[in-house]
Amino acid sequence: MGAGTAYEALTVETLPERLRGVSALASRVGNDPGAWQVEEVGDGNLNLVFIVSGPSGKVIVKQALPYVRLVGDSWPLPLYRAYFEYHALTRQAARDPGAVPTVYHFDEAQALIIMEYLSPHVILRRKLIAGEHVAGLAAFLGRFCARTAFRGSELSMPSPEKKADVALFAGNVEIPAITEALVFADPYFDAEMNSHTEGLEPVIARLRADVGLKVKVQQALQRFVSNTETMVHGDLHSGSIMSTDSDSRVIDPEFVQYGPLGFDIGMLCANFLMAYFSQPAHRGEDLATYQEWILSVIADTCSVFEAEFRDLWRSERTGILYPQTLFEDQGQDSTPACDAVLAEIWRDAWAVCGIEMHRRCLSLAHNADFEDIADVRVRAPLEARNLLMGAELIHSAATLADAKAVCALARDFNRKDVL
Ligand code: SR1
Ligand code: MG
Repeated sequence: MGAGTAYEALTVETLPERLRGVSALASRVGNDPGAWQVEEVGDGNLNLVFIVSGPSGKVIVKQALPYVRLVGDSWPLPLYRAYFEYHALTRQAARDPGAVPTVYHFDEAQALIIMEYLSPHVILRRKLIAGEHVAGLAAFLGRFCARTAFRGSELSMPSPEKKADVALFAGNVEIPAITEALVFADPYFDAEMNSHTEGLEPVIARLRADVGLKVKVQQALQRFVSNTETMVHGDLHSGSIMSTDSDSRVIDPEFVQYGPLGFDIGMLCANFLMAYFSQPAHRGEDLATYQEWILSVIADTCSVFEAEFRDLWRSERTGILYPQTLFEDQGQDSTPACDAVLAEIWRDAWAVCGIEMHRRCLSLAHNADFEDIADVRVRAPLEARNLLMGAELIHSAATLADAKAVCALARDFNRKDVL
C-alpha cells in the first residue's frame, strides 16, 4: 500500500494483499502474504482489529472506521483519531516504559496502527467477570496512572513542550465530545441513545431530581474540558487493559486529550467498583473473597499511585510548577504543596468515578460486567447499588478520606436493598 493511497477499510480478505509491502509487518509475520492468517477480533465500540499470524509471528493491525462501529454509519467519526492514538502510545511508552504495546508502524492515510500482539493476555474485564486474579495488577496500574499523570504535566515537562502537546492533542475534537455527552450529560436526562435495565426507573428519577448532583457533575465536566493538566488516556476502563495472570498492559488510548490529573484513576476505579457490584451474579461460594480482592485492587492501586506520585515529586519535579527554587532551595519542605495537589487529584478522581458508574448503566455503551447478567431482575438491584454509590461519590468527592473509605462505602452499598 503506497503512501498517500486513499483510505479504505481493510477486510480479512484484502489485508494480505494491501499490507504485503509493509516491512514492519512482513518482517515479523513472514514475507509470504499467502501464508498469513487474518482474523478480525475487534469487540470494541469503534474500530477494526485484526490479528495477523504467519510462520514467524503475530501482530495486531488496528484500523479506525469512519463511523462509530457500535452504532453504524449514521454516526460519522473522523479517521484522524488513529493519529492521536499513535501519538498517545508513543508518549505513554516513554512515560511508563513497557506499559503499552510496542508500535511497529503507523499509516496516517489508512488510519492504521500495526503493533505488538499481546499473548496470552486477555481483556481484564473478562477476567474480572470470570473471577480470575491478576498478580501485580494494582502496582502496575497505580504506577501507570501516576507516571503518565506526573510526566505529562508541567510538574515535570518543559513548558514549551507541554504547550505544544496540548495544542497537538486539541485537534482531537470529536472523540472527547463523545465523552462530554455520553459520560457527563446523557445519564442525567432522557437522551436519545440512552438505555437502562427495566426496574431502575425510581433510582434514575432520584438522580435526575438531584440538582446538587447535576451541578457537581457539570463542575467535573468544566474541569474536564478546560483543565489541561496532563495527557490523559481518556478511556481507562477494564476493557482498555489486557492481562495474563501476572502481567498487564494498557491499550487503546484514542480518547486521549489533555485533562485533569485525576481523570484516569477515577475512571479506572469506577470500573473496578462496577466489577465489584456485579459479582453476586457471576460468583458462587467464592463471592465474598473475590469481591474483597477487587476492593484490595482499588485500595492498592490508589496507594501505589500516591506513593509513586510523591516519589516523582521528590525526584523529577523539573517543570515550572512548584519549582525547587521556591521550596527546597530555600530550605523549605514542599510536602504541603504535594499534599494539596494530591487532594485536588482525589477530589476530581472520585467525582469522575461516580459519573462513570452512572454512564455505564444509563447512557450508550454499557459494560459487560452488568450486561452479561441476562436476568434483569438480578441485574437491576445490582446496578441500583452501583448508581446510588456513584451519586454518593459525586456528592462527597471533596471530603472522602482515601480509597479505603471508598471501599468501605462500597461494602455498605453492597449490603443495601435499594430497589
Ligand atoms: C460511541 S463510543 C462509546 C464508548 O466506547 C468507548 O470505548 C468509550 O468508552 C466511549 O464512551
Ligand atoms: Mg476503547
